[in-house]
Amino acid sequence: MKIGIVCYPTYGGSGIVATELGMDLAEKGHEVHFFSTNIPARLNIKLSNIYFHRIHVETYPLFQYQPYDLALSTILYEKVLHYKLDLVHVHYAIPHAYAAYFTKQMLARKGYHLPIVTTLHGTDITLVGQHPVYKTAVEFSINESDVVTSVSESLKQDTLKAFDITNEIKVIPNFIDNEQYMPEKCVCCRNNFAEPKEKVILHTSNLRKVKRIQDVISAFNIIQKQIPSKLIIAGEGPEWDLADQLIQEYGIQDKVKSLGMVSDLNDVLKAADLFILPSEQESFGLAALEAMAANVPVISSNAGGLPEVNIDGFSGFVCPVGDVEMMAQKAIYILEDEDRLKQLSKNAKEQALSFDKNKILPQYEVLYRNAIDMK
Ligand code: GMT
Repeated sequence: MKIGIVCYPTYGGSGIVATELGMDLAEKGHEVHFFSTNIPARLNIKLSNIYFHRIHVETYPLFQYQPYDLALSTILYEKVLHYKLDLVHVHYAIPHAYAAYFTKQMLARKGYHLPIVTTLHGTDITLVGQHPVYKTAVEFSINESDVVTSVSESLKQDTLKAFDITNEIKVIPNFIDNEQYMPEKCVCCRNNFAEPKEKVILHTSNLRKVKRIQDVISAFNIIQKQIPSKLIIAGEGPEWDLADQLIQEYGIQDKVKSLGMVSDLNDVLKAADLFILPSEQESFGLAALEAMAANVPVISSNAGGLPEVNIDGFSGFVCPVGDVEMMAQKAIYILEDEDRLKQLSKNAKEQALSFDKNKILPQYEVLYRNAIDMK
């Protein structure tokens, strides 16, 4: 198949999922065309069957805001015609599904049928999409897509609750390449972060408000009083200053290390004993799945799709949003007993295997073929 993939190029989960999906499809022999404002963070442009088309937004002094969706519709139209693409798969509804709808209409005037697959990722539904300035257009573009998928059952239900949806929404969970994550813990990696007797607790995110970074710090403050440990924070974002302030208030500066943006988390994951993700909203929680694939159990909140990914009492523990005390006590419970930690690490990997790319990818291929045949 000849597949167009539209995504954001930044480190957000939707761009990562789109990129991994496209690269895997290309490896399977499909021709994959990426459309983004920049080369997506994890895209290996040198792989065969991969094409990249930059969405260039022309600036003009009259505009206070530049028309990104117009530029996207136009480049999609041109490249679909030129390369004879079979379908376009947009990741994150805003404004990708809307722009793709207009491409579809423009192509229809040329007698070209272009199926549009839209994947809902999270805040396009739960946060941004519900704002009155966007809601009607988001609802319209979901209903006008040929196929709609959501990354969790929870996000599907949120979509049905928030919008008047006439289209079917199929749940295809995010996936992971388990082979990329080595099961062995790495002593050399650990030594970079902690003393041999200390445990390593990891949080990674884009440090936005929804990630509740203050809960990570507060839970760690409780944990470190009972378990010799270090907290590693990977990622950058607007809430860092708040986190830093809290770290100083607790006087735990020597026990917390911020790594900033990390492009390859593998070495950090190999050093980690426990992952913490206390988000206010999380349609899926790809970061938690990556941790589990690296044999790291997870303490998470119960927001959105997290309980579908992190199984309470098996791959880690699931706590109510904001219940820092419970998160800390569950973390201590895991970390204070080596056998328990080993068992939960093993379970975490087992859970990650149920999201293996070899199970999920064929679902997209079937979905694409059906969309193409739907005409
Ligand atoms: O977090 C966002 O604002 C959007 C989005 C992104 O682009 O990173 O994240 C969402 O999509 C990921 C991939 O499907 C999910 O793993 C994240 O849980 C989800 N984020 C939220 O729902 C907050």
